[in-house]
Amino acid sequence: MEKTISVTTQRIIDEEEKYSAHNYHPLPVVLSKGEGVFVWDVEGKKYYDFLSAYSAVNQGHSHPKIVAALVDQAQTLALTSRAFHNDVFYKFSKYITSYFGFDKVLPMNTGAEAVETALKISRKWGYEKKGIPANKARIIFCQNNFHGRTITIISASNDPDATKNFGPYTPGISSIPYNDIAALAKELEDTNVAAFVVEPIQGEAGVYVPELGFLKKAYDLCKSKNVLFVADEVQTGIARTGKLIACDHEGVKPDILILGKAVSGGVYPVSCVLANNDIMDVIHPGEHGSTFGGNPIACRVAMAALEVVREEKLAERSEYLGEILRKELRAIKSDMISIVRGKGLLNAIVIKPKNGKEAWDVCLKLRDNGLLAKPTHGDIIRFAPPLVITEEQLMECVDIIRKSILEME
Ligand code: IF1
Repeated sequence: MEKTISVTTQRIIDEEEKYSAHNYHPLPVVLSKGEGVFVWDVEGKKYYDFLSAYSAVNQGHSHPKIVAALVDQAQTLALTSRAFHNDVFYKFSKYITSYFGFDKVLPMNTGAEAVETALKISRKWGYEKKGIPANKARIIFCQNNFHGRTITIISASNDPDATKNFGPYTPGISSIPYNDIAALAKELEDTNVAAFVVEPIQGEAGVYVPELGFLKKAYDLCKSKNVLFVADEVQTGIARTGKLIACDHEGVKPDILILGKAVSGGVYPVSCVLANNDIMDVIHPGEHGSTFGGNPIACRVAMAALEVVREEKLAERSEYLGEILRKELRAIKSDMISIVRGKGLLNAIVIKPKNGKEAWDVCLKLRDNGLLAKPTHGDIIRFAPPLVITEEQLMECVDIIRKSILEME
């Protein structure tokens, strides 16, 4: 029997409902503290966080090193805008370009802004370097993608929730089935294609891992047709899938790399686009930017967050612990778990409804048992804990998941 929620929790939920737009349907829990792999609700109950704010807190909640960088810079110089130089932005630019191996970075704030930035750079490169006729550039996406919530980005979506009544849509956009090289090859016969934009693993769709070799074949196809290979690693980047970026699993170096979320450790909105000079140099002063893009706090936070990834070997941990998690989840004897899939610590289980119970009910039971996760697309539950989780803690979470599933039977 699902535990009832307290008066305090309900009151907070009611006020949120009354005073804020209904653009989410959160799990009924009200959090007030986060530290490492744990979050606490307003009643003081402790939970394992198995969503990591959609892979933004890979370094764990409020990592002390990252928070210290935030506080120090906030007390020194928070925002100059890019109208003036400052003594932090150049350090960040040098650090992050060397860290990921690109000539230049263009900093933004949210993942969607970084995706939009990549689309603008791709189109401009298409006209000025590839010679695509004016306003004829096309960009290819994958079906069931998720790249953000702007009008142009949802113009590439086939999810009715993301697109219904938000038209008219941005032209010059089409999509192919994910993992379908033949479909991509057909699209790339059109010489007006400037770029192919892809999530190396489709997170929102339900953690779809393409067959090994898809990324490399897609990349080679793009290179053979002078098309930019653009990797959206907002969710799969920063060690989440067991490598620094998911493209590393296939040795693919994208022409444009899009980062967000955990590039700041979840402490501050930071995103960016990385590319080499032959691509990034199509952007000239006054052609793109953002008030907060690359601000001193964002730069300090991002450098600290990326240092933590190295110092705490988060990619290696993610790879090793992800194997254990999938093996343990597959060993749970329940026909409610139909599929377990993922890479590193980006995983999902597909729930087969039973006795009228479905993924949402499983998540409520997990909550009652001290673990927070949330369904996506109805029957899929994503399991993505902070990468700082220990093996012992992971096994405790597996016990909670097993107990919760078996209690549903
Ligand atoms: C929501 C989803 C995840 C992303 C990829 C760009 C962005 C995202 C691969 C945009 C953002 C977030 C958005 C958030 C929930 C979450 C999400 F469920 F929406 F799809 F993670 F899967 N590329 N994903 O995953 O970055 O602008 O949000 O910083 O909108 O509900 P953003």
